[in-house]
Amino acid sequence: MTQQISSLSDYKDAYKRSIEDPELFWATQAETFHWHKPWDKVLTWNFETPEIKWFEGGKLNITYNCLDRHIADRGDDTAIIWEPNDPFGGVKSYTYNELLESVCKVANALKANGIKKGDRVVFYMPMVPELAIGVLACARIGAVHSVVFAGFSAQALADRINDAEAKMVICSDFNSRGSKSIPVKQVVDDALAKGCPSIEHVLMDRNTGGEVPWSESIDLHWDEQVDPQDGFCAPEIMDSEDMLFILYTSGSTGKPKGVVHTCGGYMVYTCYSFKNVFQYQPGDIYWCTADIGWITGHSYIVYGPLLAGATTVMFEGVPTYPDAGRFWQVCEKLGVNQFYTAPTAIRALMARGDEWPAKYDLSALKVIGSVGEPINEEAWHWYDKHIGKNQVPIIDTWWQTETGGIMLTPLPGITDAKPTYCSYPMPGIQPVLVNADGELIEENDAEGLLCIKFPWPAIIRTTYGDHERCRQTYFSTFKGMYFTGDGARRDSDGRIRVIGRVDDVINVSGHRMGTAEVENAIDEHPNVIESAVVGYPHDIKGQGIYAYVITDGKAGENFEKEVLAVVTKEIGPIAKPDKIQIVSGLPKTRSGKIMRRILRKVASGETENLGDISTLLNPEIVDEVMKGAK
Ligand code: 7RM
Repeated sequence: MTQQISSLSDYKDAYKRSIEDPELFWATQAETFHWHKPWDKVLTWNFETPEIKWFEGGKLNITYNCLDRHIADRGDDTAIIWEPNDPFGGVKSYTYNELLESVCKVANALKANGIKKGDRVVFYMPMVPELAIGVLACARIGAVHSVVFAGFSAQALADRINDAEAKMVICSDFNSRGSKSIPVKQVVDDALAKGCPSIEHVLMDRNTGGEVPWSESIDLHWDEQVDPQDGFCAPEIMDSEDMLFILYTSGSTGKPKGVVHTCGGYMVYTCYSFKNVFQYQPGDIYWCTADIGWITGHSYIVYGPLLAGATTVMFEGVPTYPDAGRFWQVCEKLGVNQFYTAPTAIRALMARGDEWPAKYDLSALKVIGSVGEPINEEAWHWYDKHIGKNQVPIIDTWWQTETGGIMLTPLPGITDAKPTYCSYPMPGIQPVLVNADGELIEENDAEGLLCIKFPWPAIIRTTYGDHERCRQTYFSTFKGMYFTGDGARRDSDGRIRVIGRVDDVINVSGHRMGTAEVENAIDEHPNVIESAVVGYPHDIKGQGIYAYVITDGKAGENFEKEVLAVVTKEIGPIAKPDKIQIVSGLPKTRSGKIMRRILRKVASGETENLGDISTLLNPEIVDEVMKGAK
């Protein structure tokens, strides 16, 4: 088991060692896992091309380390507790023994249907145990999983299936979220109808039961395929740098890209960070409320906790169903010790009133965490007072799909916590601030662009099928550094606060979205000539989506509704603009670039200090844009 820091001097010592001799530091952590063959070389790296290899030549299977390794000591301990959407639906749990058997059965079913090492399998499923089991089953046989958040549209799903050239989709029949029932299988069929030539089979789990469209040649029933299988499946022996999974994420340009993580480094880093950041102790009940469709769910519901032999809670529902006390009711019922959620959920629950958390016993909590977007001061204090009762350390964790694991965070009870600051780097993480010219900002009490200057084991390896895009996006802006896309400030004591994206990515309720992606969707409306999308401050969502749209003048009275429908169809409901403003033109520079700076200011309600508009091709449009602002 990887080492656990337990005091400030431990942290300082671990950090120092990790910087002075990163290879020794990470090799020491890696040695605590089961390797079928030890590595030949700890690290090879080049941030120009980029090429990064950790534990090269090492052979392992991550599920052996998540499951088999724990069987002797804690086979009867609970691995997963599943809390259904329906509060009276009945908790389901899996011991490590049971989870291993379930994973093996699914792994055998995948093999029986032609899935082998290296094949891509897309998941489009709600938060049911079969999702975690299916993901692990892929890893068991060396198939590459790509989980698509089940709120994405058929079009978005088809795009991801095709980019990954996936052989199989694994889905459920329906999804219950709150009081709604969502026809998941139907969305998969709609995606396939758009043309997904690589798909051979759809494996469907009966979640709610109910009528679904069925094709005898393509569709397979989970229980019919899985139940008859043998309960053991030997783990496929993987190279440390073999692909573990692809996860699609939005960037500032084009379609979402497939972030690739590999087996060895991801395993070492997610386990190490999980144990240290949450200070997990044997017997603790840990709950991360994220969806496995996002990186937080991959690293801190499935892999990190299971690698550490922890008990991890998986929640199917939403924070406000049946009422705004649900999170706290579940914390009380299960005796949750570590709770990890997003600022958007905290703000939404804060708005419902203090009486909800007050109804429940939250005294088991030892650590409460936040992730996904900057947490504002008010939400931080509410979380501290009403959930932590001013006794429980808050960890504001900063990281990204591309970083694989938590990078900046206070360590609870070990380093100090300051509201809105992600504070300090994890051991092995070397963050720097640079200015727009790429010059290092050495002094404290300064702002800059956040880069990381040395590789860590879970760093992105490539973007699937397009290595150049990976180089371009993350490694070309500043020579020899990984650029995060975030702006940050460092206070006089060296704590870091991540302010937000400096590129055309917005963060809506903790969901990352490319403004270009939303614009492309809006432009699909037949009456739209051009659109520009920006983020603006939103009380609950963190950022809202503001769309400026030029129409052909023939748009009907339902235009706004139609735009929302088109975005829902192209991407999904999470990308729907909160505000739509019809304009006759967009402020553009002489080279034809939209001046988003102005649009951002207008969207946030600013009407003065628009800055220099003299370089605009059409300065007269600014007045119109301002007058029509919503
Ligand atoms: C884990 C995750 C990444 C982007 C990142 C930031 C923002 C995430 C924080 C944060 C301020 C935080 N992966 N972000 N955590 N900003 N404080 N604690 O969210 O790939 O979906 O998003 O999210 O802008 O670049 S992600």
